Amino acid sequence: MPLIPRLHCLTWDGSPLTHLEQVKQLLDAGANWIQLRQKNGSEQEKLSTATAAVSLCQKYKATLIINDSHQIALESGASGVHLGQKDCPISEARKLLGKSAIIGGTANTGLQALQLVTEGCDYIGLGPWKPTGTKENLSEILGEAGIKKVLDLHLKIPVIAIGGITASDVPKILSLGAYGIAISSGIVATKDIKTAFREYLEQTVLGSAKNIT
Ligand code: TZP
Ligand code: MG
Repeated sequence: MPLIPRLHCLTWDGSPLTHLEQVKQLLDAGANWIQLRQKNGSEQEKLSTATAAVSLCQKYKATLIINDSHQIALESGASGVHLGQKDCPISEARKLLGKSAIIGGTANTGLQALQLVTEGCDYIGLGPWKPTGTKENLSEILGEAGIKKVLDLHLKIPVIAIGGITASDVPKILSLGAYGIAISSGIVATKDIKTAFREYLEQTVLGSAKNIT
């Protein structure tokens, strides 16, 4: 499994760019970990986007994770899948995708996070940090106190904070003990994806350095 980076980028249906164009611009900006989060469209359309995104990511030696569907991850040849609480159970996805696949899971509470660790998840997406229009049926906003409560469990796998994160929030989130951050609209909804990506990356690297010292 590749080393999990601290900055994860997610594509978004609301962008004026197609998912594939978003992947291409993220790769050109330097992203090495992209989650294809295509909610609109048929399974066939999602599979064809995923297959094209996999070959693009392979050219850039970047990791592509598929949101929601272990089936599309399997058929497209992606590196893994990110599963929400209502998606296929982690253990079932692991059986189908195998040991080397990357499986991420979403948690909104400490109990869910502990359960994901037990089930053999590779990383946890923890949130939402703040309100965001990017995700429908958003779980309870965690904010600083909620994120800290889960991070204080000192889980054995990387915890990636998600949801409404701005670049200026990053040092605080990392100082609470998060391993990294996941960003969707903050990067792909901007006119200049490269500049936005660089800004988050800079904050992530700076924040994590501060975290260590
Ligand atoms: N899970 C919790 S919030 C969220 C997901 C997938 C959306 C994150 O998007 P943004 O645009 O970075 O708030
Ligand atoms: Mg899902």
